[in-house]
Amino acid sequence: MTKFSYQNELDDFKATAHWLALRGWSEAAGGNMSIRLDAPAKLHENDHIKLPIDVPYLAGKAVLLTGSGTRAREIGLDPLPHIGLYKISDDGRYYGWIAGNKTPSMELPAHFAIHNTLEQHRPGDKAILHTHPVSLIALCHMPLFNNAKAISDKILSMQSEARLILPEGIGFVKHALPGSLELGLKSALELERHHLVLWQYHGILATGETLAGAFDKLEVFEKSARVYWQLRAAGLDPCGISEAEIKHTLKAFGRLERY
Ligand code: 2HA
Ligand code: ZN
Repeated sequence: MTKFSYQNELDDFKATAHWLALRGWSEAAGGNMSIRLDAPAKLHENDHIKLPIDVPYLAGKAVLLTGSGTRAREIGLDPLPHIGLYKISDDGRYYGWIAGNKTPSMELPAHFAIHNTLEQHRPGDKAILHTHPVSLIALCHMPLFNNAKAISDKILSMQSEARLILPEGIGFVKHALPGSLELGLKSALELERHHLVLWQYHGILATGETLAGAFDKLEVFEKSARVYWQLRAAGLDPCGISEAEIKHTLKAFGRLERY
């Protein structure tokens, strides 16, 4: 296996995978992660694989992506065998494997489509994290939570700082085939504005400057969802913090325009 050395990124994969496993969010080989890199290396002609969509904002860049079938609990011990390095061609139409794990996650189209959008709209967000938290998947089975606004308004009103961390709320994509380009493109659209997108009945995808940063946002949303479920389990249907209070908090911290 050709080796590569991106020590900071490998440490980020390792620590994040460790916590994904501990939380029980990435069961078996569930979930995947990637980090976008500026890559000077040329892509070898033979390595060109046609991408299902053009990714012009990724032209000449590289992506570290977890491999298919890799487990968070193993990545958390030793990330290197589980992560592949891929390069995007200078015209943004092809990619090729460079080093490390050779069989990418089935969500490669989603990761590439989303990195393309992030590079355009929020270039500081270099990391993408996808995982399957129980409390968030369970929300999708409540008929009232079939859209982004209903979920954002209710769940982010469970704790006074949640909306402050996620003023725009969260994005939502209706059930789509795992690994499909459709899922990737719809998510990319939602992530122009949001840092989190809930995949109905499947899980969540978070972006951040690092994987740890993406995990932070996810942790905030997941905690709010757990508050909601704990109250529901006690037989209560919480009305949450009022919209006026939420707006007051956002205004006090200069984030109201992002609401
Ligand atoms: O198995 O989570 O969405 C990895 C996944 C695909
Ligand atoms: Zn998944």
